[in-house]
Amino acid sequence: MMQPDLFADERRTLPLGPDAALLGGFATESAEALISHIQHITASSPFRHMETRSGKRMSVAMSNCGSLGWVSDRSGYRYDALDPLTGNPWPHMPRLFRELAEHAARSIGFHNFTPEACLINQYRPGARLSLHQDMDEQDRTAPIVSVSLGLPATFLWGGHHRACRPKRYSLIHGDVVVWGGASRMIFHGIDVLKEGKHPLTEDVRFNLTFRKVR
Ligand code: MD6
Ligand code: FE
Repeated sequence: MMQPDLFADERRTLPLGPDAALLGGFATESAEALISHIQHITASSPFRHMETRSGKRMSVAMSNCGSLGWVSDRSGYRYDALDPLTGNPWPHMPRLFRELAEHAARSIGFHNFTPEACLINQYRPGARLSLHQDMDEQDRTAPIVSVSLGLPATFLWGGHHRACRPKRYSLIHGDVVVWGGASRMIFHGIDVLKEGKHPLTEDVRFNLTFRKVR
């Protein structure tokens, strides 16, 4: 009863900087439902390895749901209402996704956040996302909410210049990161994913990244 909770540390909110925090375990209870939505969404808009402007195949496979999806090809990065692979609109964003993202944003003070886009990333061992800034959104007052599921990853949290050496944070199944405001343009990335087996996703890490675009 009065014993300290040995796992409390993992579930705590960890500030990353101004207007940015890692919410440990924020999505753990929704995780199985989130994963089954991911499977349903990607049955109609499948995961695919997009190309960068320079023609490199990304190691992370991606899909989207919501009224807009993030896409990359030889013409660059953009948001598009249609999935270029199917020609159809992206699948509807499940209410659970939207409410989870809004709730997480609210918990660090972003009260008017409603996501239009949810990028779904699929990492397998060896996949990585090099340091980048999220700058394809017109509305930079809105925060970004990011949910980690499945295999753990190392999150790289840099500064406002690419050359800043990033801090490293472990993101495990159920963790949520929210950032906006003064931290909105921080360089960040995901280090090479290690081999592993997760009981719900086997050799996969999923990441949901929610954004308001316009
Ligand atoms: C990932 N996330 O966690 C990649 N970007 O797989 C991102 O690039 C990201 O987590 C903006 C805000 C939150 C993020
Ligand atoms: Fe990003």
